[in-house]
Amino acid sequence: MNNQPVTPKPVSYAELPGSFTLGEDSAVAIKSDTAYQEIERTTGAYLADLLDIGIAVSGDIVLLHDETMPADESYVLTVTEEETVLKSGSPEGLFRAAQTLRQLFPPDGSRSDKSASIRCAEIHDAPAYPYRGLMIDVARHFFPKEVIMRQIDLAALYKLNKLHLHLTDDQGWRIEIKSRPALTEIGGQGAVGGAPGGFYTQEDYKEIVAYAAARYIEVIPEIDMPGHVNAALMSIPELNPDGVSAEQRTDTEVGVSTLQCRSEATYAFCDDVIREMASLTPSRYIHIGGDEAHITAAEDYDYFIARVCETAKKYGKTTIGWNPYDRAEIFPGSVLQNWDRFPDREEGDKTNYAAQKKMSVILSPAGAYLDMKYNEKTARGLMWRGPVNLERSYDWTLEETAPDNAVIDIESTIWTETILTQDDMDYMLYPRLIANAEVGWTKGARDFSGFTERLAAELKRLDALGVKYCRDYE
Ligand code: TNX
Repeated sequence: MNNQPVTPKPVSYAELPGSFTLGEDSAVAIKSDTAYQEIERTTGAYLADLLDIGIAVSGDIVLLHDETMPADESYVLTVTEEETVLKSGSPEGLFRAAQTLRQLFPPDGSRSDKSASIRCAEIHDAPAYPYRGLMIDVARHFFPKEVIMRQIDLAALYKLNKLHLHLTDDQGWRIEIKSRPALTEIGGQGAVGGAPGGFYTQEDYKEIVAYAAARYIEVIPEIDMPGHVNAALMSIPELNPDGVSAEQRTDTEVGVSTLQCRSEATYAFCDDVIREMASLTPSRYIHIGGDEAHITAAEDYDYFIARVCETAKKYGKTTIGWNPYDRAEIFPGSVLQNWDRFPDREEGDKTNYAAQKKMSVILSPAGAYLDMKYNEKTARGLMWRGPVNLERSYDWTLEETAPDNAVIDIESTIWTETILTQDDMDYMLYPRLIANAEVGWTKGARDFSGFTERLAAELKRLDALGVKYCRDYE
């Protein structure tokens, strides 16, 4: 079934005889009693725009909200000679179906080619994993909201559904906190290597959240604590043990800063930040970091994590954290993002607290570290888990990576120590993010050669979209 044109690969694809052609009077029709407005606002408008057609009461591309189907991302797409029907139990599923329909059209200009034809087919589809995320580090280098929105559009094409923004780190604080304006006035100004800083106002952040939500992508903000906090220490003197503000850092050392875990000034700060982020964020999650707190004593770290989880809970949020945060006493339901408890890592605490506590786990193994170089010739990127060529980003399964955990999810990461521009980001993410997207959407054996055959069409699509992907990915 390699010749089917959809990536990530759908559960089933059956070709039917004939073809469907977009005509001058083609239009998107929405059939639903209950969810009409949401579908019109999101998927209807999106699809009509994509295909450069209108929305009408009767049309030949039909979005059908079917209440007998599960209210999740699953969908059925049926293309016959007369009409194309996208059917799901949820507006979200219809949106995923729209991305599939998009991929049935020729990759190089589906938007304006009104007479484009597609082969008739019936596709049944559903994701294997409910959480398929991308993390972007906007702290080491800052990226304006437009850059993030463009990446949201690309991620939506490959059916990702979470965007984790790493908003704070040693080198910069990127989100306005109204009760603590110094965080961005001072802490937002720098970046790695002395590059220009920047930050999102709360209005910018809300715009990103709304833009993502219209594509059924949930934004999860990360405030990294108790390490990776130099930008906060630089902005707020009382967070420092001697009451003196830290100096700006533009280097890329990790594990160099810590909050004072036995100081109430620290918890007043955490309360302000978590309260404001919680009120700005529709997601039930807030990510509190927890990685590489090398200069924080273990017992202080555990005490800090437990208290901050309590604060998040007070503001109605469930926490996600990097290991070893699962070592601390945290609430049932808290989620671990596993980045170092993998066979490819020698050092670190190997105890799988998360498995003992039956926590659900988001996996970010080396194959999902898209800031790693593809190979020795890659100009940007790091090498500490690398190289990660296309095959390594594709050829793994979540089960084999975390056999002990019942609930598992996937997140790709792009840390930006060496990523300065939109083009750099495109280069590191694509085509590997498409490979990761398929790891999260499908279950079972990988077929790398089948994947690369399908990828050829996606590379043409990325060309048409102006994505500066890496061609030297072997
Ligand atoms: C480790 S992975 C980090 C980041 C770095 C990254 C570079 C993790 C939770 N922490 O601070 O940016 O490596 O690959």
